[in-house]
Amino acid sequence: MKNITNHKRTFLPGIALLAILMISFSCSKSSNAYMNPATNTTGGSTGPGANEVFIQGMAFVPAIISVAAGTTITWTNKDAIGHTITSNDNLFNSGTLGSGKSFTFTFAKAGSYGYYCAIHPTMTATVTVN
Ligand SMILES: [Cu+2]
Repeated sequence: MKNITNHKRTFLPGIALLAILMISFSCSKSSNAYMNPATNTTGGSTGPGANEVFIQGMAFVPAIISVAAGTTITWTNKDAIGHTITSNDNLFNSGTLGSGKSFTFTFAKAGSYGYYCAIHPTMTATVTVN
């Protein structure tokens, strides 16, 4: 009999502690969801420089770049996934460019050079050489 009453006394605070743990767990979950949009807006602090194209957020940035003949363009993959820089007319092709990797190509002649990502063909852009 003594054992049963002792067990009840320790069991109730045990439930209260479990309830507190569950509440604090659900609170931390919701605060994380609240913080996600804030961390997204701070991503990508510096943009591409002159003669430079970023592959960022499943897009070429800038999508249209104008340079003088003889200019070397540098593409840098800022995404976490691989992309390609593939010329529409097979003038250049980076192959799969991993995250953080760069590719360069020198445009000798004036013209409009369309290119795309072979992995994600909806990603298209143009280099205009004057
Ligand atoms: Cu891609």
